[in-house]
This record gives sequence, C-alpha cells and structure tokens, in this order.
Amino acid sequence: MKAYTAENIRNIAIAGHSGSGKTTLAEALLFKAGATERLGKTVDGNTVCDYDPEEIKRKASISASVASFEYNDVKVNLLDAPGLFDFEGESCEAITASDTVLITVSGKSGVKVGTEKAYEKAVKLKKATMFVITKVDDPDANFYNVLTDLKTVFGPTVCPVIVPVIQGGKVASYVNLIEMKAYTYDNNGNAVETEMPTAEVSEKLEYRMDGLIEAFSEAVAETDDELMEKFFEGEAFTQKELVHGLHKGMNSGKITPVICCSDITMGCIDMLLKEIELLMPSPADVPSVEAESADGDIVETNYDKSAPAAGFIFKTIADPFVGKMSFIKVMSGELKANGDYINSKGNTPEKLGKLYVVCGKKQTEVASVSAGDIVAAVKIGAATNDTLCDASRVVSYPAIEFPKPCFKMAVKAKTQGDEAKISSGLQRLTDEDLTLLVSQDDSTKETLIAGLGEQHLEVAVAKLKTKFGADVLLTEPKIAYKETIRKKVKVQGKHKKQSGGHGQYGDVWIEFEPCVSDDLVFEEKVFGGAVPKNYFPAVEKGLQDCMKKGVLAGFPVTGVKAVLVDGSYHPVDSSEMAFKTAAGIAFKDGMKQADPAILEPIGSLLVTVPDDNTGDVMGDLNKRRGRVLGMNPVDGRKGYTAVEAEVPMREMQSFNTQLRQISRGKGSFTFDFLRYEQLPANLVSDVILSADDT
Ligand SMILES: Nc1nc2c(ncn2[C@@H]2O[C@H](COP(=O)(O)OP(=O)(O)OP(=O)(O)O)[C@@H](O)[C@H]2O)c(=O)[nH]1
Ligand SMILES: [Mg+2]
Repeated sequence: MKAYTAENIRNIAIAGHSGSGKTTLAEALLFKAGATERLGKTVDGNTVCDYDPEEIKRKASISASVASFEYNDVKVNLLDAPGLFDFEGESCEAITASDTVLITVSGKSGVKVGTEKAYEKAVKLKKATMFVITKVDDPDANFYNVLTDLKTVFGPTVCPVIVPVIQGGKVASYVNLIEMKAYTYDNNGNAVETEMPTAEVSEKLEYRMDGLIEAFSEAVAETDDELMEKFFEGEAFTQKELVHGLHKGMNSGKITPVICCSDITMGCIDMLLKEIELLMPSPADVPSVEAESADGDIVETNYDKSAPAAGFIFKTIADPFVGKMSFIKVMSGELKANGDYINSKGNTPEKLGKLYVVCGKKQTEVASVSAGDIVAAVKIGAATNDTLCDASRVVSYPAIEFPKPCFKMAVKAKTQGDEAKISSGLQRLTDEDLTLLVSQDDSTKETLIAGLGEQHLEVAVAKLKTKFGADVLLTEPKIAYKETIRKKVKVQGKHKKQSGGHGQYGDVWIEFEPCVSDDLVFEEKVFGGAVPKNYFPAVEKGLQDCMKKGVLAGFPVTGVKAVLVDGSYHPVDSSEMAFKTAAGIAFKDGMKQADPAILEPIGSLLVTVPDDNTGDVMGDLNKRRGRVLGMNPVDGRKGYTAVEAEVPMREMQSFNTQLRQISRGKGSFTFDFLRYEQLPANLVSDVILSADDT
C-alpha cells in the first residue's frame, strides 16, 4: 500500500445502535472500493470486520475492527464499532481515533438510544458526523419517517444529501441533491442514471422535491457568508459550492449530512464512497489537537508529517498467537518500523518492530506511516492510552474516557490448578479491554471481574477459554457480611484436661463489649497475677483467631473489645496453648450471650439517568431498601439527573440490568462501599442459611 499524507486520509468510525447495519455497510464499502472480492454477511459469519470467533458465533460485533482500504487517491480507515451497550468501550476507542463518526440508523427501526449515544460521543469529542439511513431496500423501511425523527432529535444541523424516491412503498430511485441527479441500481450495484422526480418523493406529503432542495440549500448557505448572500438572491449553487459548503459544515459541526443506502443491494454505496472523499474532513482539516508536555504544559499539535513523531495507542488486542497488537493513530510526524521512541508515560524507551496496515484480520506490512494515519504495531510494551513520541518532543494525548464497569461477578476455576492460567489470561484481557476490571476481594477471598453487563462478562469468559485455555465459571459475588455484638457480657473460658502424664490447664474471665473498631481491641485488667503476664499474648492470639469466624454464620467479627479481667493457672499444666484454647471457649460463649448481630455492607450509589426516568429509579431503589439522599441536575448534561442514594450491596446485583431497562441504556451508575450496617431481622435467617451452603 502506498504512503498517504493527512489530506488524503479519512478516519471514519462507524457507530450507532446495535444491528443498524454498521458491519454490513463496512462490507459494502470495502467491496465497492474493490478491496474485497465478495460481499460477506454478518449472519454468514464471513465479513471482514466481524472476524473474531465470538462475533461469528453471536452474529454481532463485539470489538472495534479496523478496515483500511484505498479508494481513488484516498486511504479510508474504517473503524467498525459494536452497537451493543456492553461493548461501549470499543465504540469509545473507535470514535476517539476517528475524524468523522458515521452513524448508521436503520430505515426500519429509526432513531434509537444507540444513535443518540453515538452522536453525543461524537459531539463531545468534536468529531464531524454523518447519518446513514440503512436498509432502505427493506419493505418495512421508511426513510422519511426516520429523517423526520432525526430532525426532531438532533435539530437543524440534520441535512439530507442523498434521498430515496419512494413509489408504492418501494425505492424507485435515489436522488443525489449535490449532483441533482437520480439513479437506479442494477443487480451488481452499478448506478444507472434516471429521470429526476418532479414533485413528492414519498407518500409523506411534506417531502416534496423542491422543499428538500430548499432545505438543503439553506443548510449549505448557513456555512459561509458568500453562499448566504447568493442564497438570498435566489441563485442556485454550483456543485462545487455545495461540496465546499457541506465539507465546511461538517468540519465545523454545523451540518450532519444524511445519506440513505442499502448495504445488501449496494444502492448508493458508490455515492457514499464519493461523499467520504468529498465531504468528510481529512486529518489535515482538523484544527490543532491538545497534548500535554512532561511539565504539564499544553502543547498544540497538528497532523503534520514534518513535525516530531507522536502516536496515540487507542486500542490493544491480546492475541495468543500474534501476541499483543497495538493500534496507533499517528498524531504528528511519521512513525517508522523498527524506530526508537519514548513512551511518555514513565518516559521509557520503546522500540517499534514491524508496522502493519490492517483490514479485518488481514495485515499488510508497511515501512512507515505519516500523521493522520492509523497503523498497528505488534508486541510493544505500551498500552492503550499511552503516547509514543520522538525524543525531541515528549507529549501525552488525553486518555479515552471509558464507561465505568459496574457489573461484577466472581470468577472460579472449573478445574483446580488452572489458577495461574486464569490470572495471566485475565491480565491479557484487561490489557485489551479497559472496561474490564479484575480485583481481589480480601474479605470473601474471591477474584472478581467487573464489566459493563452480563454479555460483556460472558464474552470475557469465552475468550479466556478459547484464547488462553482457561475454563472458568462466573458466580454471583459473595457479600462480605460481618458479625458483631450489641451487649456487654462477662464470661469464663476454662480449658482443663487431665489425661495421663502432662495435663492442660487454662482459665480466663473475659468481658466482651461492643466498640467502634474493625479489629479486636484487647486489654487486660488482671489483679494479683491470677493469669501470669506471659500468657496474655496467647489469650489475645486465641481471641484474634476466633474473630475470623463469628458464631451466627461464620462471618468475620468486628467491633469487639475484650478485657481479660481474671482467671487462674496451674504451675505445671498451664501453657500458651491451653490459655489460647481457654480464650477461644470464652469468645464463643461470650459472643452468644452478647446479643450477636449480622452486619451488611452498604454502598454509596450515584445514578445518572434522563430526567424522565428518575421516578422509576426511585421506585426501584425503594424495592432495594435504598435511601435516596438527593437528586441534582447533571453539570454539562442537559436533561439528565443524578440520583444519590445509599443501598445495601446484597440488593445491587441486578441493578445494572434493571437500570438499562428503565433508561433504555441511557443510564449509568457508580457504586462504592461506604460502611457496615445491621442486617434487618427479617433477612437474618436467609443470610445464615445461604452462608451454610458455601
Ligand atoms: N435489508 C437490509 N438488511 C441489512 C442492511 N444492512 C444490514 N442489514 C442486516 O441487518 C442485520 C444487522 O447487520 P449488521 O451489519 O451486523 O449490524 P451492526 O450494526 O454491525 O450490528 P452490531 O455490530 O451488532 O451493532 C444483518 O442481518 C444484516 O444483513 C440493508 O441495507 N438492508
Ligand atoms: Mg457490527
């Protein structure tokens, strides 16, 4: 593949609601551009972008794939993102690396939460946007309903550019409003020019041809003073002016063109390719990008080939055969195979090996890549979010903002002895997916894996097995209950054994009382040497050991003060061991008498949801024994409310799924341990019984 400079590169993230046709559209573009020899289908598991075995099995994308191809004199780097919310991290990576976000909207199901999420992310990261309404060939599709929806939801920047002419519920032809020409497509997806429609283009009366042209021209006029003047004078724009205006409008975020297509019949795919070249910004059009120097100063960089090299790693794939593969967007200068660079995180040297241009699973070796392009490096030490730089200018680009993993499960080995394999496999998976978190719960001794949802963790488990040969089971995490006491008591613990020769003798009187401390507080108030000093540590040790398992359900004990007040000893038979045992006897008796209770962990919850959903969230939290502490509008996110609450951890396992249902995927939350509280009486027997099971 030849080398391209920024002006001739287009980095396009294809994002949007799940199943809206992203992967199929990528497939159609690759085929039309001549990069592939056949048109694959996601249902057949033979597309360029869904090549991972898990994607083939699920017939859906789960990872952002890079598919680079050449078209005319342009290199297009497609980043096909998954639409499923569980794999949102992947769409964050794809959108970060792109300059334009092409948002697919199904002509059948219209604007969905995934459409809004993709648009919101694109706007936040200041990317150009384009809507592609797919599936217009489907008898149930209604392009003009979807167009009306898009205008309602996203406002006046929505600007139709290629529209279908609908007759008798079917697409009769497609009109390109830039060229002012209409086309039909033959069976091979080749365009044949046809007559322009004169009046209505759909059964929807408001969509007349002249109205569409008027709206289109007005949107273009808004992008440029000169064009506005011309528009007011009633003059028609030339094709060049329209392209210029749309391009400028996309660059500034003033215009989001809408294009229709059929990925299956290849209708309009040729025109979409053309608009990618003509309308979409290249990295050279992107204003300077902010990075940070080692001293924390802001450094403005451009996609300039002659500047010092810098590359931002936006994605990592852990492959058991190839090893680690890192996808890099070259932010400035030129990255060279076998070149020496500095990883700005930690200021460590990093030597690149071979570099590859990637198209799905196909890799083509290249010697160098310039600013604005996307390339893959293998087996480097650097991780996602790191920046590799020329030593003459060490900078860091802002890290990708990922959604926080909130759905937790415990990981158990199916086969004993697999633990090392599992932990190295988990490490590799968390390298490639920053929305996956592995932690160790010290209280329950469980390995926990947190992700964005059930499907996310299911895929992680499948990958652990197929890629790293580690077979695991996911179970609901144990709740780290504790036990405590509520009353002060004084008890005796006596251990006396006389069997044959040497006997055993230890006798203690201990006062147990509640106190505010996680660990045991031990004191002694023994008078007259009733228990000799040298046995005190053994008494304390005996109590410490018992604190690990309470008398109610075997949970660790907390909040106990023990004062050794009296006892007796035997000059021959007493030993440290005997006093330790005596302390244990006192502890068990003492706990039972001191009104023991089970404590449950309470967490602090912060839920962010659309305003309309707050009522449902409050109702749901109520059922979870949650205490709502407050509700506030979210800064910088119009129409969203943050609900703050305290909720017992045992009630939270299904919250992720429930919140997704309530908010149709728009809500998010964080949940962190806060403190322990007494478990309500009606749940005690339940907890004790389930503790016995394990
Ligand atoms: N009739 C018709 N079907 C289409 C078109 N585009 C996609 N499909 C079908 O829609 C389904 C989903 O397509 P995908 O390309 O996998 O959708 P996606 O957006 O990549 O889905 P995720 O990656 O799971 O979010 C498949 O069955 C496709 O064959 C189209 O233009 N016309
Ligand atoms: Mg897909």
